[in-house]
Amino acid sequence: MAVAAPSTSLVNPSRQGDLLVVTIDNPPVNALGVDVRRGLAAAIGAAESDAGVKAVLIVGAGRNFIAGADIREFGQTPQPPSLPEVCAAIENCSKPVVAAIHGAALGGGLEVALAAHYRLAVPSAKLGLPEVALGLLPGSGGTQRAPRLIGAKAALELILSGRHVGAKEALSLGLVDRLAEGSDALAAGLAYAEKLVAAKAPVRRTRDAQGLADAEASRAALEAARADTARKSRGLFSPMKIIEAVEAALTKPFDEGMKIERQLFLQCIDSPQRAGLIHAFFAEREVLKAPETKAAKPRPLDTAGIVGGGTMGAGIAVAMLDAGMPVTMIERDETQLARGRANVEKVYDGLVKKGRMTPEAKAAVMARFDGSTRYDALAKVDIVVEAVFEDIEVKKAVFAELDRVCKPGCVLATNTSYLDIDQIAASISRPGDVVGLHFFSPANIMKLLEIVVPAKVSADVVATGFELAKKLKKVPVRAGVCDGFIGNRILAVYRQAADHMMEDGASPYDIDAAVRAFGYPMGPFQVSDLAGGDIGWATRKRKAATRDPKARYVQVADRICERGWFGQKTQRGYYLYPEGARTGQPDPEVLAIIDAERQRAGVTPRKFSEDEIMRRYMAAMINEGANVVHQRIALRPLDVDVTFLYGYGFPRFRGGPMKYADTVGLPKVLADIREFAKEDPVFWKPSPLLVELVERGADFASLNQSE
Ligand code: 3H9
Repeated sequence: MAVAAPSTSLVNPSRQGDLLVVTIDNPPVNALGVDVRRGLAAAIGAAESDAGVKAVLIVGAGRNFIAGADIREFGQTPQPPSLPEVCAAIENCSKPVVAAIHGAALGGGLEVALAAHYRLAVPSAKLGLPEVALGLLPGSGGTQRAPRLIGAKAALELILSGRHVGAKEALSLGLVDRLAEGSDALAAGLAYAEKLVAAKAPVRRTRDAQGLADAEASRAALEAARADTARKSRGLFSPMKIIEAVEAALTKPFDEGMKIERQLFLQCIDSPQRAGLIHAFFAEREVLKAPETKAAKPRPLDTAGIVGGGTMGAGIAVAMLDAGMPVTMIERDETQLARGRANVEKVYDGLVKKGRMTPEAKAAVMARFDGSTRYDALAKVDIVVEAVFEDIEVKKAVFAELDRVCKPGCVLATNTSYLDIDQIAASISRPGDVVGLHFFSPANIMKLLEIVVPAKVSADVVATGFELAKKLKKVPVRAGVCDGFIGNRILAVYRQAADHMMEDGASPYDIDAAVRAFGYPMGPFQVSDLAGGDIGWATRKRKAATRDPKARYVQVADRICERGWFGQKTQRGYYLYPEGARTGQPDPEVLAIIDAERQRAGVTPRKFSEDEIMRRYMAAMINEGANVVHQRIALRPLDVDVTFLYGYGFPRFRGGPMKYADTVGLPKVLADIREFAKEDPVFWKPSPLLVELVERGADFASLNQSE
């Protein structure tokens, strides 16, 4: 095997007979960084100038073909050659170029394959143009070549959804020409390329493909996608740019379309949404790198126990059953156990009713579910999650039983939302096995899992928490012990900021509308109505005795709860929900209650603009986020970001509250807080970390390096 062309170590061309095999070897995912682009361009140049080369085969080393452009390069000064130039060189090559795809061929990776003349995929292949998820559009010909190859309708669907398609579907769409058996893309690609050479197959350029020949159908697909996108894209920038780029494929010659695609791509690159979405992409990978996951291996995690069959316990049981684990549920008596089992079954019955699960599949899942009223049934399980009533004495009693029956090495987890896990751990003989696993409701749906790390826990127990998250397809965030951990602690503060604004003159409907306009699916008062006002009411009563008498306390929520208005489940809360409606209507009686409370508190109401509402709401969130990082409850600002993206509906295109703070500028956030403090210095206390960063001229991003 002779090396026949200049080689960078990331792109290795080698001669195999009359083929030039170009292997991209840029771990972990063969991203198209500048050296890969240079290597690819050089390899095509070498193939052109070597008369002995009859065809070129492009393959990826490792687990993927190419996962796309190197996302880390976005926002930096572009280095030549650009990816569109590399793709043009591939397409213009005078000798047939074949792409043999295994694993991911995504974004720029698929665009390289589309620029090749022939494409083959093995069954592991995943093809897609997921740029939309990063606030971008395919910027190396994807919006021009994909519609020509597979038609406007299929291309629009692929690009706007960003979804990955498997090899079989790629074949039926026409994205690839051939489906090979097995996993060896190189062998399959060699055989295919040799066959093409033997048959003297011509170069076949995607730019000349006829997928848009039916102009009327293409136009109809474009208009349908435009209408659908305008309705659905909720503040996102790149989807409408995708429509514009594909429109150019329909209406302009190829080269002109490429220019338009480039302009639109650069607009997306410059948008703050791109920065926010790419921050989210890396942040959700960084959270996996907690110190304990680097220091220790997880313990075995095959079987699980759940204590408590209420909403949370049953939801956690479903999450575990869905991951294929056998689950044993403990309840205090047969009646409660039957209720717990019914709570689990209800979820699957819902799926069966909607046709998303067969009764046989449900039976197979439920066969892994077992229940008992005796703790001894947990003697052999690898992990137990306690999800009983939020009372420290009740929890300690459960942990005493677990201490008695569980095998050595069993991970003992509590799903408490705010209780002191150190205290629970200290109450048993094996504190090193105790960890917090804070699921969010509904636990089988919500992606966030706070892994709460008490002082005495062993590193391998924490690592097991992360492993469980992976098994359950959840996003884990490491949190320290405090009231509310990361998420609920910060929520409590910005929720108060919202209450203050309500008493000062903004209606709950104004506040919800401003929060929705910012990009949240719901405002805080809608969330309260959905969750049930009684839960917060009970917490407020519990904390009443320890509340700082100097702190402002808005009583509107208490007045509403005193009337038995707990939100959707009672058909009224902050909103009215006539006949079980899901969307609430403003309630004049609630406005009257707020007015009365303003009078009682001696507040003269004033107007709040949408901008001021969001400045206060976000300043409260960011300031407490900074406190949480300062006190090491969250390891880095990005852990706060991921918590809010996955547990609290924070708009992903803004990257999370801390990323948003950097976007606004920390000096501005601090100035806002200092201004608000003039009215209420007890509530608005600048976080020491925020002050320090502003003094140093630094931002939250500077604290995001992995530990
Ligand atoms: C694009 O292509 C634009 C073009 O249209 C136009 C250009 C002009 N770059 O996810 P994993 C890292 S936009 C840099 O854990 P998996 C990732 O951060 C791009 N780095 O593995 C992680 O690093 P670390 C369109 C990347 O097996 C490591 O690789 N493409 C990139 O679970 C492993 O990643 C996409 O949007 C990248 N493109 O999943 C695809 N991709 O170990 C994005 C990954 O330090 N990628 N990394 O934490 C993915 O969807 C998944 O990574 C993939 C593998 C499915 C490929």
